[in-house]
Amino acid sequence: MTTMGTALIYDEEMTKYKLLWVDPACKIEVPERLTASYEALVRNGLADRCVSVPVREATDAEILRVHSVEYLEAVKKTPYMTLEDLKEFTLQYGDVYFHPNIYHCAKLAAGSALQLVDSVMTGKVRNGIALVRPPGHHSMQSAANGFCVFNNVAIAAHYAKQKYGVKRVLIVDWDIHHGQGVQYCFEDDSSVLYFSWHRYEHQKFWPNLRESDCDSVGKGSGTGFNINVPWNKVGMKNSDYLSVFFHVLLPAAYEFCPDLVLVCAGFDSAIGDPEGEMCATPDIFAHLTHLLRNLAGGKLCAVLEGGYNLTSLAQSVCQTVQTLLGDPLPQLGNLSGPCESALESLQCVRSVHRQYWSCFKHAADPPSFDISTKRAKLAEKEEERTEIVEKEACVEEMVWPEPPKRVSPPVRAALLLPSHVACPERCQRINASALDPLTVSKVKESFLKHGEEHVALQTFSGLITLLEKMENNEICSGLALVSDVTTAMMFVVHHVAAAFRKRLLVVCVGKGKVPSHLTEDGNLLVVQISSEHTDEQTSKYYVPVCLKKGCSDTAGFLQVVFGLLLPLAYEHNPSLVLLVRTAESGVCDGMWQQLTGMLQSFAQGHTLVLVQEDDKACVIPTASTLLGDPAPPLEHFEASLSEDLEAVERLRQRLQADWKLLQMTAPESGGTAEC
Ligand code: X5A
Ligand code: ZN
Repeated sequence: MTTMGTALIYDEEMTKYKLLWVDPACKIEVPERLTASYEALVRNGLADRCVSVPVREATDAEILRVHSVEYLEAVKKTPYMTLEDLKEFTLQYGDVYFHPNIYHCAKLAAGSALQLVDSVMTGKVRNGIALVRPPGHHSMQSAANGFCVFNNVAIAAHYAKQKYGVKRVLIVDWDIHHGQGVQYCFEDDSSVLYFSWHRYEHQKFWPNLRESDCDSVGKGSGTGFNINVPWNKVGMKNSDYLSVFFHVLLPAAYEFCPDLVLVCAGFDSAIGDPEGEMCATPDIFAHLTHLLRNLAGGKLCAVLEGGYNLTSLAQSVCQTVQTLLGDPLPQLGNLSGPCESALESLQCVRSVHRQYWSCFKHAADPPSFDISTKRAKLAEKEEERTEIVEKEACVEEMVWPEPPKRVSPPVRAALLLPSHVACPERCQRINASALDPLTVSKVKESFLKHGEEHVALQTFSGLITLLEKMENNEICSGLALVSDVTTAMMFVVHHVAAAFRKRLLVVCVGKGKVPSHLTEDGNLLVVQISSEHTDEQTSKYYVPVCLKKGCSDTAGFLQVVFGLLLPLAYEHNPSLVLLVRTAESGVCDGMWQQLTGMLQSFAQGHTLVLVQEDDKACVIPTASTLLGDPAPPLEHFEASLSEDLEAVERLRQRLQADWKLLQMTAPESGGTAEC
């Protein structure tokens, strides 16, 4: 069994420093950021479900992995400074303040990140979060910056490499500011992949650095291992964030294959934040966290960075923690597709990185207009405009609904198995109940081949039980081992259409007939991944994907999952997912578990998995994933076949007019993008 548990690191001591003078740039960084986050976790019963891990101070040696002796020695003196000295000391750095107790807190903040790494790397917990102040990602070798004193996450990455021999660390920085401190720290290091998205506005937003743009890709042997996604407009939404995950971060992250994931978890990228001015809702962090959950075997450490709207911050922290704990995800409604400015950024990033990552090898050229001309043009144009926009944004108080409570059904995974197959632990075995005569006659008429009536009727009744229990939220997901997977799939699709009229997503892995003819009312979306070539399709709701080497081609499969399946599924927003694995699908257990895990993003975790009886070896790994265990990391894999990539790309091209989340290039206009 995989190790369970989520670590929570918090200590009141880190609330015990604050701004002691007037500085408009720093007044938002308040102790309540921490208390509001922690109290929300307590209020929602989440703190109690976590493993509480104590803080400690980072040692000098640990801090010196990232910072210079001169800087450390200077900061060491701050507890003894007078107010005047502190002000003066502060002046040499940008947008930061010192306080007599901040050095102590900064040591605890860095130490918290290290405690978290220890807890995860020793297997004490599966993942965790550290709620810390001061934040870290802006601080540099010899400088405090942007409320940050020591670079907590950078120190943690070094520590993980040194103490645990971790070979590759992925740092995901979803804070709305560019963590330039982290970038500088690992710029020439290919063992740390740093990904950051950040408000940029063509360099008009703090910290106004040229090197925050997407053409800063790293240096020397670290070239390609720094991925910047600049947001050139405010108001980015859930769709924009998801698009960047699907089309940039996830493909690169899986290709990188990290042993550990560190998250610079700043929540100033959420709606209501005065710094970010973005519009992504707090429940997006449930999804961002979930999408990272199957990397590195689930070893994920989130360390708080920014987040200045206390309501938004607290909600976002709760969403993150609840996902770390493995609760079913909230459904994200009405995803509109990325805005034009986000598409421009996507296109730029992908084209810049196509020479470094095979997943981007076929990325489009950069946008045709001259980006530097655009930068200059915008410089004048925006001058007048931002003033108006900014005033409006300040005056108008942002409101958004509180994310609904996420309830976990009493049973996580229910299994319908032939009597000779044992039920794995932690799962519930479902016994088929008797069917009413009307259903029996209907079933006989439409689905039964002569001679197998008894077995099949039992299976169908078991499937109905599973569906009903999911509908009533008594169980989260189900797995059925059946003698004829195609018939069972047809049966479920018909039954769901007739009885529940839900939006259904069918994902079929492997060859075989699928319910492609039933997709007309828009409730059913069918994606099939196999090595079987199908004729060119025109339906928006039937997506057959052909991979030459079939489902055993890991790189091709991932390309399909991130480039097609996840975007389609998010936009379709199903209320039930039916995952089908046909006989001889060729998919390896690892990839299958990744897929099963990722599909739990949808329908509040209501997934029904159908597997052919001869495939019973996959019951245990599938059940484990349905129970919320992270999938094991994928083995190193070869780049996909060019012709497969091209086929997937053609499919994406065909579908992107109907499914906006498939888009990854800006329309050829050259005009100024509007959100
Ligand atoms: C950690 C963080 C923001 C600094 C903003 C300064 N820092 N204008 O979010
Ligand atoms: Zn920030």
